[in-house]
Amino acid sequence: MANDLSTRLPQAFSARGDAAVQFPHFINGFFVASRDGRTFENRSPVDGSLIGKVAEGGQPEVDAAVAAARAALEGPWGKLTVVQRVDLLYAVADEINRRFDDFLSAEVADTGKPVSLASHLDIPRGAANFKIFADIIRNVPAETFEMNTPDGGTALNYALRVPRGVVAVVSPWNLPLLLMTWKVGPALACGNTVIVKPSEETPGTATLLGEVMNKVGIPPGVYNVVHGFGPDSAGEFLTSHPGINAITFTGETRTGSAIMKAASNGLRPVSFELGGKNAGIVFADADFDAAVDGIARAAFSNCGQVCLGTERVYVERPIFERFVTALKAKAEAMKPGIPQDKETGIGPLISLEHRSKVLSYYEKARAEGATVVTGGGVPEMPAALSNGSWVQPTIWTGLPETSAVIREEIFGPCCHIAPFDTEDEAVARANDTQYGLCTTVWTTNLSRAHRLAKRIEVGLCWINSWFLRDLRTPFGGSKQSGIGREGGVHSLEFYTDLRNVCVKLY
Ligand code: NAD
Ligand code: 6OD
Repeated sequence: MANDLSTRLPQAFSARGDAAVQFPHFINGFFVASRDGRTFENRSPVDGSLIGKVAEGGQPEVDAAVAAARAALEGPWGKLTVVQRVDLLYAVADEINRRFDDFLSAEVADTGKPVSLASHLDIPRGAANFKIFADIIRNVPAETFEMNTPDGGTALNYALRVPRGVVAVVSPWNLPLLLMTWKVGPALACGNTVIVKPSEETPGTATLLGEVMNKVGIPPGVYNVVHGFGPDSAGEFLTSHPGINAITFTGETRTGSAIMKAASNGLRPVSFELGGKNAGIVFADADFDAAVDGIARAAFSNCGQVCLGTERVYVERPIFERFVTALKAKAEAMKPGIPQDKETGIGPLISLEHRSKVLSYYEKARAEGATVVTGGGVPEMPAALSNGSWVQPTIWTGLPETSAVIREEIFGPCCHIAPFDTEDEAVARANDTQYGLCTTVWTTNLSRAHRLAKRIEVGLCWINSWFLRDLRTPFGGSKQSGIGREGGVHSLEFYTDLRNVCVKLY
């Protein structure tokens, strides 16, 4: 598969003629290589081919980005009115849409996900994430209280929302543009400046967004990107930098712990969207076909690399066998293939390293005596794709609830299905986890649906649906799946400081 680099190179950077780095940092409005010239490779998950070299950021690049972001706060960005800021964010969204195909090819090259998925989910949400928060910040009312004063007069209190300052955005690789802009959109809407550390696996769309920022006139230093790794690299240098005022992170729970330690130095606020081991629950009274469709999407979409995915499915006993057979048929109908092929139902995992992790769980399941209903290994692919990170969608039954396969997040296209007999049992099993991100419940019994929504310990509960959400609603995880909520006005709680102003009137 050819990766068309010409559509991926940031124009401003390629104009500088530095062909050694295809994914430069974006600092203070410029595309730049690392000071020491260090790079790392970005390889296609589809066939292992080299997409390009990525600048590897260190302390000097993080220092430069923080200085630029801080200067921008004091400069033109900090002086804009809310309406001016909102207009710029609309322009960003429009420009992403105008360059839809460039973003699509960059995202698809980095992740290997089917074009059909990225064109319906990742890229549209990249633009929508700017529009929605532009709307919210324009419409959010200020809290006001008139009070009586001890001298018999009156005072007016009102709350001002002020930006936190420089916000670090550390993102994962599974939905790169979507998850990064989900943080950058509200951060900028609230008047902050940002430094993004995209995943080392997916540097493309964050870099391309730099071009968009320049094109629409976002002042230099407002949006910065520093590439690199986590520990002892750009990620750690950024999150421990004293010039960072707040940290928003999406990724693994273990990484969240490391970042929280870094944030404790200087008591910087954090917002975390972390891992999950989400349960799907299907009752015998559910719309059977809709439930099978919904669970298939929750288990296998994006090759199972969705934090909201379902790796534990509990099905009420009377429909258990029928459900397993129907889900098996769905899994086996998902044809692996190149992203551009309309027939492709499933792409590769993000990397060979991640595939090793997923396959280690496939091995564990077998060793623990699971029944492998379907999959369990690597699909046969044409020779040209044999270096890609392909894996079969997999379904197991028969494992005990204590199995690592049922307790740990795998982040692959797989699920274990177990029967249950009572509502209480389903709830207890769903809650028996250190995670609490989401659940998807399938039933036509309305009372039961509302009961479960109250009893299952998660941040998001889907009833007869999955991954369906109005962006004005709170999003986030309970237990070890996250800290805080973003979405709608809830994002403002994280990206602004509230300052009360009390004015003695008379
Ligand atoms: P990850 O935690 O390995 O990496 C995420 C980002 O953190 C990357 O940019 C990485 O370079 C950086 N990083 C790693 N160590 C760091 C450190 N010590 N200091 C600073 N930065 C560091 O996660 P991933 O493998 O990229 O993504 C998959 C994980 O993300 C899964 O666990 C998934 O559940 C989770 N996720 C959660 C949500 C959610 O909304 N809850 C959404 C998407 C992904
Ligand atoms: O839709 C979103 O806003 C969001 N944060 C989705 C997270 C998906 C996890 O992989």
